[in-house]
Amino acid sequence: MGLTIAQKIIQSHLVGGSMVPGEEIALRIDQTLTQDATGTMAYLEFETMGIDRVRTERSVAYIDHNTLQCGFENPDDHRYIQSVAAKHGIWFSRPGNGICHQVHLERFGVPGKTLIGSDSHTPTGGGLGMLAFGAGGMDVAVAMGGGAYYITMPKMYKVHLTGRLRPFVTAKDVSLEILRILSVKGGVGAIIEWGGPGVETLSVPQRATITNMGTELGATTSIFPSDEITRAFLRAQGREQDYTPLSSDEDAVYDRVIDIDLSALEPLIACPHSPDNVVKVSTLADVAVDQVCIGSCTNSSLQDMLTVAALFKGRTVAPGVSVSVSPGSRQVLTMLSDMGALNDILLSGARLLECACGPCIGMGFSPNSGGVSLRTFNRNFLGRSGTRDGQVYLVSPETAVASALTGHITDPRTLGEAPVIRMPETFRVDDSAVLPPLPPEQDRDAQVLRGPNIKAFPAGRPVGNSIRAQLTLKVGDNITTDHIMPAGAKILPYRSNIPYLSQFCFGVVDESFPERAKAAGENILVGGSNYGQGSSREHAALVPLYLGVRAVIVKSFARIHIANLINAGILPLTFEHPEDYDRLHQGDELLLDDLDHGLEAGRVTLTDVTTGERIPLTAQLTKRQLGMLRAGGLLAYTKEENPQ
Ligand code: MIC
Ligand code: SF4
Repeated sequence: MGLTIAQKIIQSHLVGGSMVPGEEIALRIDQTLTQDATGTMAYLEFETMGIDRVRTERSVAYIDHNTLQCGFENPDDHRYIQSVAAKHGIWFSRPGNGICHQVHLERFGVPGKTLIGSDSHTPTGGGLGMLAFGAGGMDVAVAMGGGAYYITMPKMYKVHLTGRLRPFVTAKDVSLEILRILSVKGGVGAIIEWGGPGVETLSVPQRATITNMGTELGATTSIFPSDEITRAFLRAQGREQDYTPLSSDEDAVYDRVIDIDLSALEPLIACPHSPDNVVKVSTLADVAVDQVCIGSCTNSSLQDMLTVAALFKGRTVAPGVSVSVSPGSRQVLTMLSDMGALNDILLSGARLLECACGPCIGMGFSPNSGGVSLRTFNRNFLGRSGTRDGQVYLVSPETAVASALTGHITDPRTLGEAPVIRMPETFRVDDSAVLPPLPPEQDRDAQVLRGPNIKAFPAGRPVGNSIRAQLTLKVGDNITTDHIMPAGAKILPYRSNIPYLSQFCFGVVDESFPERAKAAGENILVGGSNYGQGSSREHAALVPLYLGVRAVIVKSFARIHIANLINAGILPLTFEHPEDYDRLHQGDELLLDDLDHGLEAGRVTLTDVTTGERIPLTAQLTKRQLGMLRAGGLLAYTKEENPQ
């Protein structure tokens, strides 16, 4: 039987388990990346492992999420990451150099290699034919130390592309179309391979827009073949030697095949507050727009920015609209400037922001109250923009510019002739903002610089035979990590300070939760399906751990979040019968007992002590995961397994 692209890469990196869907497999990891908002924690965890230098082929620490540096906390964290990176063999991409996924694609990604990153959009690398996963910081720390990355062997889906995108219809519309078809849960447990003749019509940055938003489908990752287009991209980046061709076998077998005819697509838009809430742009033509934000790891490549510049050229932003443009990297920005395109953007009235995540993670540029914000980003979760009642829509750069010019949601096809964008043969290659690590003979004495904002992270507690605790919070379906542990300009500087962060846990849902949880001592959370979708932030597990959460019971979990819970020593359980969710009430006293036996057997009975109800739960845990829970989390488990 033939293999898919992902199966080929898995096979060549398999260090444990067998490639049977649903079974746990262990993969050797070639590259890692971190960003500042999750990186501090990942490096603190790496340091506890006592390893001198990373054992990967390439590890890069990016500073891109919080670059405002208001107050000492944030610059202290950056300084810590820079010093810890230099000491341990990690490359350091300075603040302002660009968004991790964009820079990694340009400068470091290699087809056929494995990459894990402490950021859920790491699958962007799939646009280059990498097998790239988002992971929690602890998993990245372990991989940097040479340890394997464990995942459940995914199913294989294929999206078969035919045709060619029509003018003003973009890769972003392809992402939105697949979200419309599959929903934010539709990719769970699967790797999505993009294939068919339509692939040849898409450039690497366009492919990366599509693999980037595979994260919003809940997919394990997404991947494109590596072909002559990939080779040309790498050549233009001065690294043709990194090219290897990659394709699936003719007789590869897929669990599901979805056909998309690129020529049949229209400009699409995701409405508040979920990326799968997709309709045609033309159906919303009367909606007035207050703000337009262009950029993020989804849409900030040179190709995107040149298109934006060409559409803005000689035109002026509507008076009622505030526009931001954040190019994805210094390479993109300097080339825009060399090519004269930057002026076309600036003269339109748009505001130029730093090459960073910026408004995408709520670092400024929040919409006005109730404001309508059109963003070329990948997430429009409630409150993520920093304005609780902001109405965030996700669109392509073309739709963003068209709407910025008219002041209301506008189908870009009304702009007339589409500009022809000629990409340069070569990109400007200047890696001066990427600092190499210290040579091995110098790293021993190098100092790691820590600021007072860095607080110890909470230690997990071993899961014993029973847990008796209060149900302190019951939430619904599709709860995101932005609900559990919000980000944004006010909180992001405290990513290395779990006690401080804990005040904001579940703030979007219920501001009284932190106090209630603390008062309860030990507590249990209950949720609906797809619990923990979105970001890879392990803070969404570490902060609840700090607040005494011992178990989370839901209808279903998102992939990275369940891994983070287990890594933190929090017991994840699912309802055997989803309708039992309705039988539990916030405030009830719950008892999970006979866990020694129940967790081995994969079935646990929950007693609601308050009502007397007994509810069957499922615990789908591998031997290793059970070991982690019994040890009190991944770090404790790693120490137990490898005593020094
Ligand atoms: C996001 O887009 O939500 C983030 C911020 O990039 C996160 C990482 C984080 O929370 O730091 C992600 O996607 O993993
Ligand atoms: Fe940054 Fe936004 Fe991309 Fe997350 S989704 S990495 S915040 S640009």
